[in-house]
Amino acid sequence: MHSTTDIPVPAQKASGFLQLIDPDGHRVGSAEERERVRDLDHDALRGLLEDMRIIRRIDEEGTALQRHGELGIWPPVRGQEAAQIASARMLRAEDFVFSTYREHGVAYCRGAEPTDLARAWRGVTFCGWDPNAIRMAAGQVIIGAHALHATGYAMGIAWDGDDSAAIAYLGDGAMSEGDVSEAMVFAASFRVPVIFFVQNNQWAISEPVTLQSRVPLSERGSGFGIPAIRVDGNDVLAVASATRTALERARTGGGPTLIEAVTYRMGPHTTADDPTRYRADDEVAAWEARDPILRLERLLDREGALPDGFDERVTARGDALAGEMRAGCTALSDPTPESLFSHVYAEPHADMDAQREALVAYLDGLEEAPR
Ligand SMILES: Cc1ncc(C[n+]2csc(CCOP(=O)(O)OP(=O)(O)O)c2C)c(N)n1
Ligand SMILES: [Mg+2]
Repeated sequence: MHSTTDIPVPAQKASGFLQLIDPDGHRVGSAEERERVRDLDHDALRGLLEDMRIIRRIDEEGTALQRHGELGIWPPVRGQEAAQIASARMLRAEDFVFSTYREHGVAYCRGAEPTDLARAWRGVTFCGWDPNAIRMAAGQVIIGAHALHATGYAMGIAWDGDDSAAIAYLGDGAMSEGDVSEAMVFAASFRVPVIFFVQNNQWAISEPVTLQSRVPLSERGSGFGIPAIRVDGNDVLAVASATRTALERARTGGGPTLIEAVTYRMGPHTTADDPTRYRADDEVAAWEARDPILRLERLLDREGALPDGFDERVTARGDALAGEMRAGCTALSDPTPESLFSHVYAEPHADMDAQREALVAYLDGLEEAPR
């Protein structure tokens, strides 16, 4: 019998993806590929850069708040800003997002306020925002489950004859889940307007993607009959282009698309994780050189499109929003214990009422009630 170390694990191809900005900030790619995103001019690129820098600052604040005991846990997004911002900015307000726990950048683009991003991690609510208002469901912690929700929602869109789309943000690890496989079968069979946007950040906690897939994840699409695009996830233009292609297909009855955005989780899995126990410093350093924010800054700088004062203005705005998040978070009040029973069913329920009353009676009997 082999031990796992005897089995060679092939490295996934690093290249073989759509790239329009290389890590040094040079424009690359064919004329045809560049044409798709020609309207994303310097102004638009500065907007994407500002979004990415804001979300990096908010992400740092999330970690700081957890370290200060104000949040129970925080899943950092550092390194994945281009994948999230450039895809989310291509969506229309009426599209619907189904995400994991790490999509702070997507939630920000949908209109979540800084404090909204902290609420659930403080444990005071199940979802930090109103899902119907910003058209983004609560972050899903059950890996891959929301691929089914997105597909079901997109089946509804198809039946309504609407031209909106659903997008499921998944991780590389989620691609090993049965739920995702089942979702892809339904999505392909019914040609529904859903995008499976996989952020391949190379790790599922301590499990490398090379152990979960012998081929690039995008290659799985063809087995389901789903067209796939493998894209440099640290390149805003490439991500925008791929997302546009997928949205166009969705809106015109062409069915689902799988996007594999190749990126990297630069921080720990969550604030409860120590990645130095399972990954090498030189791997992290290699990805730091491909940082999505530096890459776009290099491009704009090279093209003379980073005006004086931009850096200071964005830093100040990021600090202000982080301050808003900190103040908003620490001012949140704790829910009462009995409110737990209010959210189990949409309608009142006799069993829940009975359980609520029992808890209230128990708490009232305590010398020091925690309410
Ligand atoms: C069904 C299920 N199995 C296991 C877990 C525990 N778990 C939480 S995060 C995670 C890794 C997910 O990795 P990936 O899909 O690559 O997303 P990432 O965290 O890298 O963004 C696992 C296994 C879970 N939450 N749900
Ligand atoms: Mg991952």
